[in-house]
Amino acid sequence: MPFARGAEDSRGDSRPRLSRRATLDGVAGNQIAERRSAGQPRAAVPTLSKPIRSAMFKKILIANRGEIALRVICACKELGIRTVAIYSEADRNSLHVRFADEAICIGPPQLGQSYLNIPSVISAAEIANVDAIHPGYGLLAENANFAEVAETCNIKFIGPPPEITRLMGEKEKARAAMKKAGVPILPGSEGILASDGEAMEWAKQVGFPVIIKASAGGGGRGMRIVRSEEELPALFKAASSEAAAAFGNGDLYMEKFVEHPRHIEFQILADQYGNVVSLGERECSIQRRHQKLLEESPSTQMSAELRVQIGQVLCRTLSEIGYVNAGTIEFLMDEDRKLYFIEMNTRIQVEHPVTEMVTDVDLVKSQILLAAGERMEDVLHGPVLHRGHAIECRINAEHPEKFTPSAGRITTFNPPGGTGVRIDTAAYAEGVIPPYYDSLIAKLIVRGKDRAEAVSRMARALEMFIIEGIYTTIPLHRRILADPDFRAGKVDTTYIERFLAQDGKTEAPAEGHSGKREVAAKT
Ligand code: MV4
Repeated sequence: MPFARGAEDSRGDSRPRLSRRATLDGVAGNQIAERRSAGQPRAAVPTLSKPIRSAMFKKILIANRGEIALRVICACKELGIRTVAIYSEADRNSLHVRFADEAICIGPPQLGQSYLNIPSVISAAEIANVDAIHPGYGLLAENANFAEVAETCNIKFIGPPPEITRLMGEKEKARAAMKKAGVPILPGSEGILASDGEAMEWAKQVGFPVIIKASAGGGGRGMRIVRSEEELPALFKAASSEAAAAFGNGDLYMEKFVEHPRHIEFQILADQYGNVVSLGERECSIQRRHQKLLEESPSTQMSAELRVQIGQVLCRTLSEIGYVNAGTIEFLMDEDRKLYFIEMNTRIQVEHPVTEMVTDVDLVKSQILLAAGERMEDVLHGPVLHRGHAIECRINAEHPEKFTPSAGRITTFNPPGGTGVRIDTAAYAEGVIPPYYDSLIAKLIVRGKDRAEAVSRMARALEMFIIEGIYTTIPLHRRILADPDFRAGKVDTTYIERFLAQDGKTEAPAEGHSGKREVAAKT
């Protein structure tokens, strides 16, 4: 086990923990900033005294694994911050363990006993004596209780305050908050639907088709499209019991159903002093079973005027709400190119690199600086500019037809390089993909001067990306990149269904690197 290090060598700092906590040093030459305790009262805009410079973190624990854990380690290294990896027994030989300054094994492979076990993660943070925790995405990233426990232990959670995570986790409340602030939403119900009778009243007012959604929902669970009065009672009941079973909360709300919507989301950053900036949009319409496959920025459907208009209303709204750190606001775009808020995500997202590629802003570094109390003007140096076009392909370890996870040992790993190509991954040749976790193993991101250059660059990068030993979505992406509709920017959330229905009936591109060859390489 060449990369394994246990808890025994994790105490790089021999000073007693409590005394260190009590004397958290300021950055040399700056005033010592008092660390605010859990609850994080919003700092008053400092007008009377000089703004207090933040006490930059000395050590951060990364409560995640895989490519995002490595991504956070990269940001910390560039900021001169020590890193602590946590890992399960299945991840002993992972690159996040190798590249972190310290690593602590927190339990067996099962998520509930390792990365999702709050007491284990907090214990590791206490033992390693970290100043802050970066949760990455997924896992505990949007768990308000985890953020609260961390801050009770005087460890900064790198993300928004728990109350905001909780608000945005209740989709119906998030919708009401956005409506109140003037963000456009779809016509729909007000408050939680008390009964199928109340749902019927709203549906008649809004007009069919409508969609019933779970307030605690996400990922499409507890969602039902209702096209007529007759089918409403049964679908209401089904959505409610599905939501209750999945989330322990059967609360439902309703919206007008948008046919063939695009999924477009805005990236924002917010400091602790009410300053919020928009970094523009990502087009994420290419999804299969609510899992994004490919994202790009900018959206071909977004005008500069609409980008500015939505950006402004979001910045004002999130400042009012008291949002802090990075966040993503999801919209549906209808066939008239109108945008409607649907949900807000209070974490860094998988697809954040496409925004980084077109704005040159390091979003993960920004998250860390903002969490440490830096002001926006010191995090971003000047206005956010958008240049060129970026595309990301998510490379998942999964079977090409069944879409089931494909675990095992990678035998060949040849990532492409060259101008405008970025790969975020924790995979390597001879590395093992364990069966317990998310199937995302690499993100291939390209930028180009315009969409056409980004598309041709992505096509050649996919051609040169060889992974053998496990099945991946690389062959699927090669075919999407060759699809005339994709090339023309004709994508919406129903694109992938149409694509898969006609896929295979046409010739696979790039002789020698077709799906078949890599399927054969599996054996
Ligand atoms: C919708 C919709 C149409 N109309 N809401 C799916 C997951 C959840 N985040 C929101 N979803 C949708 N909400 C209204 N009023 C269609 C979808 C939807 C979808 C949205 C984004 C990306 C892919 C999707 C696939 C199917 C349905």
